[in-house]
Amino acid sequence: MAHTQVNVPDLGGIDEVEVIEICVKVGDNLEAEEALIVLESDKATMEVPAPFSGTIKDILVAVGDKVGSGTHVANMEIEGVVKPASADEKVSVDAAVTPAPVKQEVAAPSKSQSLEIDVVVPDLGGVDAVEIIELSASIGDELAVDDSLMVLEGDKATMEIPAPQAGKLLSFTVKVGDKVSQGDVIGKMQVSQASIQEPSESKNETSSQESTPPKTEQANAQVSEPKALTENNVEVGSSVHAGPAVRKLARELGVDLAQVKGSAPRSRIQKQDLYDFVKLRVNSPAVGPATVKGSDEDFSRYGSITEQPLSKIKQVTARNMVASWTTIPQVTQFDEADITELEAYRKQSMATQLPDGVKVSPLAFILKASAKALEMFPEFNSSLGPNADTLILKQYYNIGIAVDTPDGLLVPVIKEANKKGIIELATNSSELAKKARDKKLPMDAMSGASFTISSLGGIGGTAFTPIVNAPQVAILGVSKASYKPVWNGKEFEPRLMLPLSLSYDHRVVDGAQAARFARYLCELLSDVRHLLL
Ligand code: CAO
Repeated sequence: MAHTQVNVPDLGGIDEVEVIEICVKVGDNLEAEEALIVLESDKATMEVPAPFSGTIKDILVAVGDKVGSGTHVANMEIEGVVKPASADEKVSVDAAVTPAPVKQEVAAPSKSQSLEIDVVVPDLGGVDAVEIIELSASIGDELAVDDSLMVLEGDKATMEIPAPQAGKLLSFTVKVGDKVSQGDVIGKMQVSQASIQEPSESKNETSSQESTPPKTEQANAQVSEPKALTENNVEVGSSVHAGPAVRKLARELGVDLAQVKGSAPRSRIQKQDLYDFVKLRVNSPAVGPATVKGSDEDFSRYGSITEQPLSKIKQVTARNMVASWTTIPQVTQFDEADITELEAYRKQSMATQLPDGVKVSPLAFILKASAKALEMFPEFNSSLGPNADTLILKQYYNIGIAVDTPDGLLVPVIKEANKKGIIELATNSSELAKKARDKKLPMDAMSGASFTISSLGGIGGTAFTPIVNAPQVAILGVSKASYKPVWNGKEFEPRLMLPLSLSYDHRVVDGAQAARFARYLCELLSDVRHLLL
């Protein structure tokens, strides 16, 4: 049995950092490299890992304490014999990735007095082969000094490599997924000779770089320390607090840490917070976190009141509606379809040739027409990509139908509506509506819609403005058909007109496209032969 002392490693010139998390308790058995404590400066988050497998005997620091290089933070008892690092049998552990400055090699000045410099990886605190997880600048970008060039992630820390000088990024010599070590050339920048920053004496230059022969004329360009980042390049310390392991997990789960609420002191995000966040998202089809605020007013001052809880469905719907309404610029296009002939056909079919128990409402025809219109106008069957700079066009035509249930609105999905005939669509929609009202809808029956229909035609009304069911980009509202006098060129004729209200995401769909889509729907519905083919 041997006792070891765990000390904070060399912090690369940073005097003091704060202990923001103690990951273990006395008596814990740890594997070598498991995190003991987490430190955070305004530039980086670092884990101090266990130097060996063993048991924690004492923890000598608390959250909020300030520590520096060499601070004694814990004692461990380890199995077997350990060769002591010093005469007093104490083992000092260099654990964290240590940010350190670096020197740049600079090529000859051009005629315009600009220099081409190689950007090299700074001292990574003894860690080699660290993976590039993100290139944060593009070739041709004009960068300010310290603007992020790329993000590296090792087992223990996530680091940003900043631009060493203000200038233009000429090239990267590496790509995402490559592993780099101190001194590797990662790209080239063009900088103005006048703007080259001289290195400050307080920062150490590594001996390996000092021995590198200059290409032509050498300028020592100081790179500032690597900075720890979140997924979305939010600097740690500014808004998101999380250790490298949590950041790695967040990336694997595709979670934006800026949206996660941390439960540890100083809102630090822990793994459990991530799991809770994901669980909540999976269980609620919300498009984003939306705060639903009610009223603080005391209405009992004006008369008697009762207060009742809102169903879970209504609460989820409220969040989704707020998110959609506040994030999507939406417009509604109105039109009317002449369904006189369609209704005559529907009634005739209903009386004669339908399988037992099948009732065909206008909705089945509207579903069929919508699937055809979506095939004709692909933008309506799309979603914006994560950064709203791409459009994801779907080759499946799954149509959600809004169903009014005693507990609130549910939206089951008719899968592959484009491949189904009128009778199958009618059967599917009435079965799904029944299951929704009987609370028997499985979760997967409500996912994967690429377009939604909300039909209030059985109730009444002349028009309404449905809210786009994000991340879809359009929703069709259907109101009650009624007879109207329509001019046929010679006289007014009574025609059965079906009001349609098409709401759409104006970031994706233009007004003219919406008008064409709605017109096309009306044409399909006005001649039932289009829908039976
Ligand atoms: N115009 C005139 N009559 C219509 C019609 C229309 N647009 N749509 C339906 N009808 C008739 C039907 O033919 C039926 O008449 P009969 O009983 O004489 O046959 C009657 O109205 C009732 O229809 P329905 O509502 O039971 O059936 P449906 O297939 O039209 O609709 C469903 C099914 C599930 C969409 C509907 O029941 C429902 O829940 N609608 C509410 C949706 C909602 O709440 N939307 C608001 C969401 S917020 O945007």
